[in-house]
Amino acid sequence: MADTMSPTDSHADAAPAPERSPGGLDSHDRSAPKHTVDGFVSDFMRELNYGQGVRLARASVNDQYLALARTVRHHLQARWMSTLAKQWDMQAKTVCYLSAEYLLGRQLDNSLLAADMDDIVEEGLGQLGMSLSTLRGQEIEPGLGNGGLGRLAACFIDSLATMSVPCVGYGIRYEYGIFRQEFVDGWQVEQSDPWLQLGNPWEFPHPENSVRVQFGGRTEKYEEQGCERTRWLPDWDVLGVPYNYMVPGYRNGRVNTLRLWSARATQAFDLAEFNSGDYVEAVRNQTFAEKISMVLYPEDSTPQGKELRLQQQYFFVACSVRDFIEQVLPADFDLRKLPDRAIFQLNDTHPVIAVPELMRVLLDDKGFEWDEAWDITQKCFAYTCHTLLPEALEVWPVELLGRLLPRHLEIIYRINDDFLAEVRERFPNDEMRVRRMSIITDYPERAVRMAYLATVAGSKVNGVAELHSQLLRDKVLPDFSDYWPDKFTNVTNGVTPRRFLRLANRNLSGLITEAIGPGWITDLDRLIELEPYADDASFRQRFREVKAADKASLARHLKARNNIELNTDAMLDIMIKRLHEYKRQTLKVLHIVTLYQQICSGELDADDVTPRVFAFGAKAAPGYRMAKQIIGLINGVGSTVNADPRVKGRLSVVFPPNYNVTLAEKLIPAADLSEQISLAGKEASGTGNMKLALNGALTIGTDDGANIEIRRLVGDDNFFLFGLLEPQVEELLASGYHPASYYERDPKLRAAIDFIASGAFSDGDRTTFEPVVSNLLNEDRFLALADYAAYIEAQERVDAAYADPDVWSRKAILNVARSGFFSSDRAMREYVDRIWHTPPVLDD
Ligand code: NBG
Repeated sequence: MADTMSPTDSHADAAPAPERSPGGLDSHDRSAPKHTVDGFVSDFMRELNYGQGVRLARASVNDQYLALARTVRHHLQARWMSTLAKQWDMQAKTVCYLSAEYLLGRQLDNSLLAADMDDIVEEGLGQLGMSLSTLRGQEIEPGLGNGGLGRLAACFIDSLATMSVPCVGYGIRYEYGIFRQEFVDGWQVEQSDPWLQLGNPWEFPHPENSVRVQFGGRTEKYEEQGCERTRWLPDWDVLGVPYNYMVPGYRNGRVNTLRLWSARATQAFDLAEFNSGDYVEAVRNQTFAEKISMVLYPEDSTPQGKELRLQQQYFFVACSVRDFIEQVLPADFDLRKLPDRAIFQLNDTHPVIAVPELMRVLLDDKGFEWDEAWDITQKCFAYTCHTLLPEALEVWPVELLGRLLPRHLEIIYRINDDFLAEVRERFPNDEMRVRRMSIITDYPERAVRMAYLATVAGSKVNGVAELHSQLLRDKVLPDFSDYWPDKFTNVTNGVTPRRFLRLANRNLSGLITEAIGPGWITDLDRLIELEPYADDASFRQRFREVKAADKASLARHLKARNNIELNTDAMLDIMIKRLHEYKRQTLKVLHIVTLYQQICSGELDADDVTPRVFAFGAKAAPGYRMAKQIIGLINGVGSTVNADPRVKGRLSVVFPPNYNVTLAEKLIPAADLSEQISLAGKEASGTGNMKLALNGALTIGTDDGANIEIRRLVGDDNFFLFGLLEPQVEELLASGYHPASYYERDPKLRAAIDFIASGAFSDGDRTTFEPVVSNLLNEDRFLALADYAAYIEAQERVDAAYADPDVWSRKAILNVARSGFFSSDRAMREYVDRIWHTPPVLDD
């Protein structure tokens, strides 16, 4: 029998406490939440009894979590409505952040922080005999992204809300997020991620504002008042249902919106088919439509040339452009002024189809002439590129685009024709250049280069770290940066200090705030005030105590989560990021195997080795075979090393499965050493590197991505640099790279590789990791062997520094103090000032 609420629950009708101003709620509303413990308890009980429909005595943890989440969200809703009202009144220019991914992480803690409710909730739940930490654990994080790109989007919208800059984040509400990773015999197995199954208290669906999105069919010309116009005659459509999420600023009374689209069939099912008994046929439409927002493509840094992927991309940008024009702007808005009201930021190439979509809306729906429409469009877009790997730049076959979006293909052709005519005018008799710059390529098949389209249409193009932006100009888009030097700019990535320091590392936050006050939470440059404390022995001692406490807490977490034992007395050496060959997890493995092999062979005395725990977190794309092999290898090395009494207490490997934001928040605070060892020139920026430095881990890293800026800021002495520089990489590749020659010349390297090849980590089976070994010896695209010797030498420098806790913690404190630059608030300020021109909307 279902258990229903009982009027006898003591708190359900507790006396109302004095209330805080309900802010943006309509004035007659008397149910604004109360900001006191009693007020919280009565609100919570009301949610439990009347929202969930259960009595306290019978409430499951999920009931309690949902009631808590709804209680907390009430505290933000008034701010949300007043923010929207204010933005509406001001008709403020708004950032429309278009991103196929948002890796949000859990919402409860961030909402509690923004609403300043931690203490009240902790105490109130305590009175009811519940624990906040248990309820926290009930939240399933929305895994609507793969890695850095999606997490960056989440950091950016957090910062914009905190800075009171109007922003709507637009994306897809994937029914199933990034897969849940399990290990079976050390190999990755993917399970689906039904994150919505137990209910999602953080979203607000608005089916009444659904947008119809059309696909397929053909176009036709017609005459209107003597002008030739085009009409698109699509042959199928779906509905996009918006789900709104609050994006609270940090205690500034602002809440922006994240609007994620879910696909529904325009006609749910065919009643006649259903009545005739053909149930499968009856729901065919529905299934067909809903698959569009069914799953996130679990690819990171590589494009997925799949029709469904293009459907997803068009689906969400078409909904978003229409939503902004029809819902956010007033009905009589003059679209010639659109650039004063909106900037659509293209987060990588995934949303670039928004460019021809805005053109289509202006031309076909709103009756603009081409030149005027193009002028508006060009001012409304800006493009961020997040990669350098040429194979990762999206290209859509003309055949596919023409079939799915025939009108858009026509528009792209016209944009290209006009653009190439301009190029010819500026560079007469340079057909090679024209061909190089064409948005349409003919090789290996006729296709649209989305990065080129974004560059032609965008008012600005930016890379995500200095080196990346430079290589983007010089190597990826050199003709375009010649053509439009002012279009190109850099904005180095950043991370939100709220989630990744204040919330993830309460111990360190407390220590910092005690030393310099809480101003750093919204002005991270103030961390520099910690610098003098690096020379204060008692502060260093406390800093070490904080690290030890964070490690102990990680150890408890890993024990409960995966039954993993963590040696908290060892250096915690961490490599957490997607599994990709260019990131070179194999180089890390070679280091571990080298140490282990040297101990086994007697070359090294175990007692002389710095005790280390090597921790990994990484998902491999399901179709990326080599990446999955490498996961198998890490786990193989882990189970052998962890079981060997000769290295007990000295070397161990932990690889908790299913690395996600929630786990990152546990691992990062506890880390001593941050592994950022990509091949120079390949990692666009990295953001994990920033989070780790900010939490007092020292970096061992190559001269790549944002590592370069981290090293410049924290100082050479506080960063372990190694490896080839980007120009050296180019040189080596140009002169012919032979990995086997490194193997032959370097006995340590040879011994490590031979050890793997011998089957030492695969129960004696030499074939298991043969693909990794032969890839390293014969191909090694990312030059792991070329950097191996320098890496081992740098690790020895790490050991030497770690040997003296005072030396190490001084460096670690300086890393924290000098990492203020890596706040996403700073990154957002740069976008606002140089690209978006969207001032904050402040109170009068
Ligand atoms: C990733 C890069 C990272 C970078 C993030 C965020 C893609 C395509 N790119 O180096 O690999 O930190 O983007 O900019 O996911």
